[in-house]
Amino acid sequence: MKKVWYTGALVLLLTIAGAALSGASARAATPVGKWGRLSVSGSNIVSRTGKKVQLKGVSTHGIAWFPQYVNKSAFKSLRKMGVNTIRLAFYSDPSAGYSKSLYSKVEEGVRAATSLGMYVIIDWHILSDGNPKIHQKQAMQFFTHFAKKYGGQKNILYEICNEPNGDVTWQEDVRPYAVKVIRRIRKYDKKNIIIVGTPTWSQDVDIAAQKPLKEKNIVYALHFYAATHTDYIRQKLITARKAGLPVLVSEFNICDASGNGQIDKKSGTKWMKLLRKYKIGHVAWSLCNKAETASLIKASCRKTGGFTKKNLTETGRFISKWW
Ligand code: IDC
Repeated sequence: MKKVWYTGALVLLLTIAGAALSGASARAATPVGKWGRLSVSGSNIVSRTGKKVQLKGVSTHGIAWFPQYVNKSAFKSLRKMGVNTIRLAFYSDPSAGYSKSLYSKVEEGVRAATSLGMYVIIDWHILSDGNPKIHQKQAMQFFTHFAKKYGGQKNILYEICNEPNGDVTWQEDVRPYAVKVIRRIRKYDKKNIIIVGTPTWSQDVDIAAQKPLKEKNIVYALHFYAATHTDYIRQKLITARKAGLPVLVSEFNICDASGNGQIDKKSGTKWMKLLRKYKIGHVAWSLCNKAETASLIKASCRKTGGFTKKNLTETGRFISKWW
């Protein structure tokens, strides 16, 4: 009788211990569980223990146009394919859907990514409004809101100006804007990484490297569309890295810069090998089924989550090999 009782208790104990362990290991198995809060050390993004981390991400399309892809099932299926980061693209121009009412969509996206242990980039997506100073006031409101709300979380990154372009310079426009926005974010969030865009649609990392910001945990955005941006932009990356600049490819695709031209796998492969060599993270544009070559999901696919590789476009399949 006594023996039976002992065996029962032992089984129970083992079951409880097993469940606790599997909970812990499930958490550790997520990207954030594994690496914790990221920071910048030299020219690298590193984990809480100082290990180099290569972010592998997917960006939403503008969340005003494709809000339906901002959901946990979509993100979870990407995580299964090897994606560790989600970028939420919040366009800053009213003609591209800017509206404060979309803050809640960003929050939905952050909640979903957080529950999956994924990193999430909150992206202030300037584009037709090429100078970040144009909507600086709205940018300050935006980052105040989100830094206050998420400053204590480990999985947040802020991208403060997607792609400065037109008549803007690093010295006169982007850098001074960055100094102000970073100061505001740091009021509420002391540590999480801030991504700063560079002039010419975030290509001029070589120019930013001549006068980088003084603040900590900053990385500089390099964006490329492989069919348009070839060796001469790769050279800019190499120059910036040689100068010690931390770079993140927070947006890219293997099609041309219009988002809807030819795809160039040869140039794409050169880019991905270069990024792997430097362990530079990359975030693919974009998670939707719009009929354009930049889309990761086939136009014929009506699902908004639970994706498998079969649902990916040719572009998506190529990129997913690097996840
Ligand atoms: C494109 C979208 C396209 C949309 C257009 C205008 O793919 O569907 O109509 O924006 O908003 C970028 C931008 C990114 C662009 C993308 C392709 O960051 O917003 O998306 N691109 O043109 N930089 C270089 C290319």
